[in-house]
Amino acid sequence: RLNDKFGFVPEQGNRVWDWCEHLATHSEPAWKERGELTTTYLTDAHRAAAAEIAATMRECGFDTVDIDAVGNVVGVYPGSDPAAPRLLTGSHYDTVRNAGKYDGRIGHFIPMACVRAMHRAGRRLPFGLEVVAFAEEEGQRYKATFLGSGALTGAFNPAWLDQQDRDGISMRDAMRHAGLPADLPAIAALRRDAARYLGFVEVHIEQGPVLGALDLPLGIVTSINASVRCVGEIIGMASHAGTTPMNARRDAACAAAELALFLERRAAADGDSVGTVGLLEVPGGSINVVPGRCRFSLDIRAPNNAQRDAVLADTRTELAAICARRKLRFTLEQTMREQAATSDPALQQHWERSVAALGLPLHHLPSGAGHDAMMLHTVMPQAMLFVRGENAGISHNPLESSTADDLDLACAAFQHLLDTLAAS
Ligand code: HGY
Ligand code: MN
Ligand code: MN
Ligand code: MN
Repeated sequence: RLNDKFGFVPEQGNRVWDWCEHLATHSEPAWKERGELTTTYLTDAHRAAAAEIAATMRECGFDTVDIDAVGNVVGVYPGSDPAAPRLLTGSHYDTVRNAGKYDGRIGHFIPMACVRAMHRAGRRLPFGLEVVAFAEEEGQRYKATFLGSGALTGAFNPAWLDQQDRDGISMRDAMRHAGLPADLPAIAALRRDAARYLGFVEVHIEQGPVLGALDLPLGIVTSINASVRCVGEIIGMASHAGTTPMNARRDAACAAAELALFLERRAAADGDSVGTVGLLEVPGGSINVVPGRCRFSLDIRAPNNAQRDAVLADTRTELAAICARRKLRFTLEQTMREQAATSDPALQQHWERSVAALGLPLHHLPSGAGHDAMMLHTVMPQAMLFVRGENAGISHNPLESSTADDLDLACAAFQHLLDTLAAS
């Protein structure tokens, strides 16, 4: 098999695919009850997942395994030269609600499988390998996207500690409940000195249809799209659905609906921008009440920062025009903004060599999805490898799927990258 050639031999029944299955079904109570995978930050499922990943890291032979002050699971496999800079790798283990089993998780399981193979062979790289399962990337429970990787790059926002979730639980209390210190000095101490690292590599499912359509198991990521997220509220006047004439209404939901359709048209007009109103809710709404308030979210992405900003600016202008026309008010708060992240050419070339060595054609593609690599990009060189998704690459959905063989190929590619870095 191809993998034998690269010193990576998958362990039948204990492959990366098996680990993804086990993590979802073993540490997620909701999975047993409803077949739903929801591992949001510091919930019991999330803490069970962290313990499961830490236990698996120990079984793989990492010399140190820790759960850090924000819940990242960090495994270190030192090299033969303790002074040599380390290679940093990993991805997130939190998920969106009712998620798939592979988003994020293959990004720490694949390097872990390579460490297991090297440890069994008694092999050490010249440099250390630091594998991080990041605790929070999706920003589901709190508006704290990329919290796990951000803690390593000095991007942790102290205001996040006071944020409350839908049940009024602050992040600080959630941390304490999870046995974390919940204090800023401990979090600040997680910041990595980029000079001590060769860079960051991340393997992730594509979460799109491109590789599947080309029948390619692996793809080289050229850059990660720029993105911005906002949450807002439109305020009108609740009134009787039966007696309020249509020309006398201040209907907040109709205004939000107009905004959503505008964003759909405006993003589509660029061809390669995307715009999504993922949250749209009438708080305390009733069937027989004209909505007086409507909360909404905006998720806007584009290949470059200027294009992202243009879509946001036009959408904000349209929101103001809709509300002026309808005599409504609105609030709009930006909750996340990430610059486009171009892959480091040298690290990207290592991925290209790995994929070519497996006898596979090279296909380069941008990432429409955001990744932890965007945070590491702010302090060190980074490059990503995509793995094909089944079902046209659907993701953030239980239909998300990758095959065991594709994940094994990604392990072989990762091992090859380690070997070529070691030889360089
Ligand atoms: O939304 C994203 O791009 C990623 O899944 N956090
Ligand atoms: Mn177990
Ligand atoms: Mn995701
Ligand atoms: Mn992800």
